[in-house]
Amino acid sequence: MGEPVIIAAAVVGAEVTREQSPAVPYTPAEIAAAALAAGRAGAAVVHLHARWPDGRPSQEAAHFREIVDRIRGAGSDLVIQCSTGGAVGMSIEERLGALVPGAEMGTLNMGTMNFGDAVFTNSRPDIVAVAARLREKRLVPECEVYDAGMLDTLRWLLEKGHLAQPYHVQFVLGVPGGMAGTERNLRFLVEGLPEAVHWSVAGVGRAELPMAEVALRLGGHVRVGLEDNLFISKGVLATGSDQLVSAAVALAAAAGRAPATPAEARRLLGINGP
Ligand code: KMH
Ligand code: ZN
Repeated sequence: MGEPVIIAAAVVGAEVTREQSPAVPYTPAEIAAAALAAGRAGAAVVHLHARWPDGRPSQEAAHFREIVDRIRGAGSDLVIQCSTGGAVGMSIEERLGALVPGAEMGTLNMGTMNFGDAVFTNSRPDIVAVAARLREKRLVPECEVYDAGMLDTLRWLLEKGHLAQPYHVQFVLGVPGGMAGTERNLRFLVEGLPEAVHWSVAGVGRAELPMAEVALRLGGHVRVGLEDNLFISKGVLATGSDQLVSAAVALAAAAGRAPATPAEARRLLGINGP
């Protein structure tokens, strides 16, 4: 068996809607239930966003607190990662509302980019501010890399002391405006990492499971879930993020890798909690 694979479940995100799939969770109770189901299916980490009851993206601390409390209240030891990316158009301060007690990781988005027809703004001062807040709260950063130049920003953050181990890198591939989800792109990005660090890939849309398969082969980790992809196969909606996690577990078995438990994920990622 190779190194255990950390499977992260991104159960809701900010963009997908219930009109697109009835499986998209909105309320804190629904989001926590989706996270718990993903954990039972083999996820070790949950990547959290929140929504208002009508489905609009929310970075309200109260929403995140309720989700975290429900996950822990159910006795789950899933690694909890809160999104500081939020949704396009939100201010950095609003986005930081997600970093509630109980979070163990927070995302650190590595640059400004087109995000579909919108612009996802992460200026260098923004990135430094988010990195500082993560450090203050003793959260392990997950650097979200959508394009090759963002690795240079990552290197710059390390050189200037804004970022240090432990941190994790998530290659988010397939966003319209970022790099496509292809094996060639992923290999190029992994080769460009400034130092030895755990990395994972989140393939967007139809790239999700194919990118997971490549990452498993290359020794990386995997993110799946409805935030990134609504379909379990061509034209067939997934019943939930847990079904996508089960598909990733099957790919891992075929690659000779076992899903990491949350405790193993904490050891690999340098997290002391929960
Ligand atoms: N919703 C995207 C604009 C993150 O979670 O940190 C940003 C995002 C990244 O989802
Ligand atoms: Zn996200």
